[in-house]
Formats: sequence, C-alpha cells, structure tokens
Amino acid sequence: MTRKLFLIGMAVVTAVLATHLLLTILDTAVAAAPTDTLVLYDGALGGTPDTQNFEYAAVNPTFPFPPAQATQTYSPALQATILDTTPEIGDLAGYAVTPTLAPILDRQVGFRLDFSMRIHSEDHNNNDRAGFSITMLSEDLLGIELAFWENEIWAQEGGDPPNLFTHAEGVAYDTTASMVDYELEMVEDVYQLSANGVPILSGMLRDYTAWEPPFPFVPDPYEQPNLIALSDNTSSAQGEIWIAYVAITTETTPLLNVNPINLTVSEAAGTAVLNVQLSYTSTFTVTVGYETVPGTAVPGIDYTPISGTLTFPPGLTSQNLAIPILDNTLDEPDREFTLTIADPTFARLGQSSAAITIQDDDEIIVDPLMEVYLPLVVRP
Ligand SMILES: [Ca+2]
Ligand SMILES: [Ca+2]
Ligand SMILES: [Ca+2]
Ligand SMILES: [Ca+2]
Repeated sequence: MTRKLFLIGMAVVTAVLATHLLLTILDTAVAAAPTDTLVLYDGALGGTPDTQNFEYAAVNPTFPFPPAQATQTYSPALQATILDTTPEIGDLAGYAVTPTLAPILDRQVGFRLDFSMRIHSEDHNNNDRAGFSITMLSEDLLGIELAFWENEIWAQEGGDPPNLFTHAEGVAYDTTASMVDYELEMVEDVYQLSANGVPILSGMLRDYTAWEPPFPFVPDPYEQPNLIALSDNTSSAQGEIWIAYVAITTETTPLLNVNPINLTVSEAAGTAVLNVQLSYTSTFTVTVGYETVPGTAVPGIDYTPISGTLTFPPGLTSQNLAIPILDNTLDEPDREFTLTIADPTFARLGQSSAAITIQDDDEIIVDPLMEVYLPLVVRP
C-alpha cells in the first residue's frame, strides 16, 4: 500500500526546500493579503502553484523508484495549472502549503478553503481511492479528505483500520463540465462543501491520525496541524486536474451582537424589545442561549425573566427578544437588569449583553390637604 507516500514525500521535500530564499519570496506574497483571506494560488497571476504559496512534489514510490511522469503545466489560455498524473497511475503528485506559512486553522472560529478547479479526467481502480483529493486539517488535527471523481465527490473515512481511508459519505456531482468554484468550510465538528454557492455535501470532521508512516523517519502528514494539500496521493488512481485558484480564509463564523447595548423603557411599556443579530449570513444553523440577569430590578416584580435558545436557520440574520416589563403604582427609583447571550454554535459572541433600565412612572403620593393648601401658602 503506497497511497500516502506522496504526502510523506512532500513533507520531506518541504523540509529540504524551506530555505531562507524561498521563505523570503513566500513571505512577500503573504504580506500582500489585506484581510484574513490568504490567496494561496491565483492562476490569473501566471505560473504554477509552486511559484506562489504552494510547494510541489511528484514521486513514483514503487521500487526501483523510476522518475515520476506526472506533470504540472501552466496554461495562459485557461489561467490555470494542469496537474496531470494520467501518464503513470503509480505516480503521486500535488501541492501542499508550506507549514510555516499556513494560517492557524481553528475550528471554534471556523475556516474556509476556496478553490476553483475542473476535473478534466479521473480514473481509479479502487472504490476507496481517487485521482485527486483535497486534504485540510485543523490546528488540532481534525479535518477532512475529500475525494474527487468525475461523477462524485466523497469523504474519506477516519478512525482506525480497516475503516480508515474508505469511501464514506458522498454526493453525485459532475466535476468535469466546467471550472467550479468550491468552498470547503469547517466549523466546530463539521465540514460543509459548496459548489458555485450551493451546499452539496456535509458531514462530521474525521481523525486520520491512526494512519502511520511505513518508515519511522518520515513525518506523518495526518499529524501536521493546519495541513492544506491538493494531490493525487494514491497509486490506485490518476487524473488530469485544472486548478485556477486557491485561498484560505480564517475566522469565518459570524458574530452575534445584542442591540441596543443600553435600552431605557418606561415601567408602563409592557415589553422591552432587544435585537440579536448575526454579522452576516451563515450557511450553518446558528444557535445561541439567552437569559435575563437580575440587577436592581427584581424578576417577578419589575420584569418577567426570560431564558432559552435562539435558532437562526441559514439565511436568517436577525431576531427580536421581548421581555415583559411589570407595572406598579409605587414611586421608586429606576431599576436595571441585564440580558446576556452565551454558548453560541457556528458563531462567535460579539456584543453579548445589554443593560435594560426601567424608568419609574409613578409620582409621589401627596397628602390631599397639602395638594389643596400648598399653592395658597406659597402664593404671594
Ligand atoms: Ca499517525
Ligand atoms: Ca496516482
Ligand atoms: Ca407605574
Ligand atoms: Ca413604580
């Protein structure tokens, strides 16, 4: 079994190539990115991915280790790189981001790989293998390896052998028809793949660390944090793949904000209405807990406490919370309490609390006599 040797070879190559000169060139490219999106390869700029933020390796791991016949060719007409492993099925070839350049891929705040590509052709002699795969691992080594066939995209199973690296959930999809803009997002424990803006496949993240290199001196790519690799990593399949664009974006989950931060209502208002808003639409279903926290205002006397969970289906970005305010006839100071949100899923907390002030609307109950005679006393 030689399927994972490509990634091993790539890791070794990475170590060899990590020269000061290379890092200087790559750092320059990274610094140009203005946001938390890091463009890893842009075919419109010209050149193959290894002239930008990727490294390339091609090996034939079968004894006596003949030179790899796989090629990478930049096409000005396509503004893309053609990776071709069809000359020899035994070849392993592809790209990985230099570990020192990879951003931290934190599942709790989410990250997303955007890639534009077309499977020109793909062929495999094993139901559990594919001529092209995208592998992305989080900082804590959970991730997904997606296999691309001409007519299906599917996930490699994780865990322990014999299930490890077998054909798991997939979706029928024509990967050959045209260049497709894919988005592979990971948040918390799940991944979701979209094609041209439409979610097509999702599932749980996998743990591939049970795989072990066949030689103790080579590093294990499945135990390399923040791994991003695009490759034919098997001797059981081959393909011709056109790659036009790859970028990684971190902190992809939206922020949850309570508005307004300070709200003043009359005791007679009936309700205090607060708004909970997502900073942008999520393709995941976002939830967040909420509850009222007493201050000088007393639950059951000044307001009716509320608590629960808000759910934002994909597309919904705003919801209101109405807190019942209780009226009375006592003259009293203004009273305050707080609404807080906590424990979000598929989102981050932004402004997580709001202070509500209940203004008293009752007047001093004066002695009727005073009310009648006081004006007479003060009148000149
Ligand atoms: Ca391992
Ligand atoms: Ca191959
Ligand atoms: Ca009142
Ligand atoms: Ca009152």
